[in-house]
Amino acid sequence: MLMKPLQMHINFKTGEFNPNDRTNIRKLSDMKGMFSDSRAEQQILAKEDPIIYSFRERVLPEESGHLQLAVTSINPGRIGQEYFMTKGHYHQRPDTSEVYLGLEGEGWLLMQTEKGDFASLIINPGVLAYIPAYWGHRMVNTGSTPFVFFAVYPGDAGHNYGDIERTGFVRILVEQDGRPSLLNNPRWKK
Ligand code: PAN
Ligand code: ZN
Repeated sequence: MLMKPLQMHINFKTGEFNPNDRTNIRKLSDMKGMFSDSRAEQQILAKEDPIIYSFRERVLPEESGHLQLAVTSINPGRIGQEYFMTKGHYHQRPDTSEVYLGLEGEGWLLMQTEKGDFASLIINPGVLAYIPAYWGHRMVNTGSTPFVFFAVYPGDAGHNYGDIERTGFVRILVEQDGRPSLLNNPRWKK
C-alpha cells in the first residue's frame, strides 16, 4: 500500500501527540490479577479505580513493510509494593522486534522469552532499548512522576496478551527499602 509521508508532534512530558488517532486508557480494573498482591488490589478497587497507564497510537496499516507508532505514559504508583506497569505482551507475530525510547521519567523494561530467559534494562530519557524478536516486554514506572516512552514496531506485529495474563512475568519489580528490586514471581510457569 502506497502511503503519503506524514509527520507528527510529540509532547515528551505528557506523551500527547498530534494528530492522534486513538487513546487507550488502562485502569486497575482492566488489569485484574496482573499485580501480585491481590489483597492490595481489592482494597484499592473498593475505593477507586486508578488509571495505571495510557497510550496513544497513530492508526497505520497493519501490514508488513509498514510501522506502528505509539507513545505510552505510565502513572507513578504501586499496588502493594509492586510498581505501576503495562500489561506486557508478546507479539502475535513473534518474529517481530520493537524499539522503545525513554522520553520522560524513569522506569525499567522487563523482557522474557517463552522458555523463561529474562532480561531487564533501566530506561531514562534518551535511552533507547532494542527488544529483539521473541521477547515479551513490559515497562514499569519506578519513579515518582509519569514515565513516558515512544515505541515503534512492525505494522503486522499484533499483540498477544493471553500468555502474559496467564503466567505473569518471570520476575516482578517491587519497592524494597525505597529501591526497585526484582523478585521471582511464584505464579510464573512456562
Ligand atoms: C507498546 C505497548 C504500550 C502499552 O506500544 O503496546 O506501551 O503496553 P501494553 O500493550 O502491554 O498494554 C508496544 O509494545 N507495542 O507493541
Ligand atoms: Zn510490543
